[in-house]
Amino acid sequence: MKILHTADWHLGKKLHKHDLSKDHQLFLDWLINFIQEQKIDLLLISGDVFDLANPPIEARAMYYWFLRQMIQLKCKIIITGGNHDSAQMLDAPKDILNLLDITVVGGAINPIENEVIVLENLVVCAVPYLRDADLRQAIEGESGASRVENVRLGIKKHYDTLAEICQEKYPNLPKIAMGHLYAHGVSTSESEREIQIGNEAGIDSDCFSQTFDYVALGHIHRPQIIGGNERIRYSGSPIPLSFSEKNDQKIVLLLEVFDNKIQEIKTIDVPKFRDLKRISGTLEEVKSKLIAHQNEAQLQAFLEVEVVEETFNPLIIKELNDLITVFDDESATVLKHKISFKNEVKSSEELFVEGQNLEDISEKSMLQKRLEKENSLSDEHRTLMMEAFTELLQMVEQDNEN
Ligand SMILES: [Mn+2]
Repeated sequence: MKILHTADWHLGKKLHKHDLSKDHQLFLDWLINFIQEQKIDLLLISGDVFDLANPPIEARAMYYWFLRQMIQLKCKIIITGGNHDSAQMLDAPKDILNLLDITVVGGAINPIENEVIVLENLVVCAVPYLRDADLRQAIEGESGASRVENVRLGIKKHYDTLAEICQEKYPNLPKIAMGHLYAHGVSTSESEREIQIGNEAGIDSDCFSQTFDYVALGHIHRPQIIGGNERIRYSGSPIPLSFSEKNDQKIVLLLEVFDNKIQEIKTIDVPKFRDLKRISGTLEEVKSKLIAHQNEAQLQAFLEVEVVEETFNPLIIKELNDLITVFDDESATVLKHKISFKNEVKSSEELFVEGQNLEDISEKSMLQKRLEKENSLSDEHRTLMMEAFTELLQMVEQDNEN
């Protein structure tokens, strides 16, 4: 049996207002081809199928178009919800999709046994992103621990319960768990939204019982192994979702199961459909680099331009703006640009690294920087304010998701 693990498609995603639907379409074409050629039996999508809880019509159409292709190839699919997905939106067509051998678990299921999906020679625990309410239910009556600790315990308990059920009912079948969560020590990019109390309730690899032969994770957009454990992995997103991922090799993971064991885990490179590049220097340097730029990928390259000049000069700003306006052809377009002058007086924006985009800075690090400037505050006060802020932020995010 051949299984593919992928996650974080973020259909409908825009990068600085530029649509990524062509990137998604090329990835899906490639994936369909790969599944057909390799005769893949099962496809796992571990959350964040869509970028938004209420995705645009085009993104939904692309999703259903893809599922339609899968039915033809007789590849079973298991889809779980991520923190970007609306659980209800994903779940809405689940009954009809189920008839087509497509299992959807948008949100946590009660009773939990229903997250256990039994195939001919494999068991999959389809765990979606666990929201606050799901976790509170799991650890009801256990007080005394901090909120962060409760979330972590809730997640562990969820997986432990599933492991027990699987072990008891299907002791001889290989077992895979899916998940959409934040694990400690991972390398993040700029395109993941913080989850589970602003990432504070990150889990460790020991969260997953040895009962699971493989853990197929989503949420982190760079592919990686957790805690040095080959069997616990993030597949990462199949296309770059931010400039910070411009040099990452995107992948899907291929698992081969026979003799009731996962025999091999292979990394399959996803082709690069679009170049993301950062071009920096003085205005003159940037100008010549833009002229010399060669597109190496199929789609129009997306560029980020950063000009650094010695002395403040409004004419240079105008010249840069003019340059950006005219520089837009089939081979490349500038998605964002920025200019700074070395002799300018430092302002609050200089608190952050040059080239950092405001929307890439998390709310928490923004407040953190602000509090650092506040000399009259005690450490205790700062911690309290940070905690209160984190709670408020989570309430707002939870509201946005619902
Ligand atoms: Mn994601």
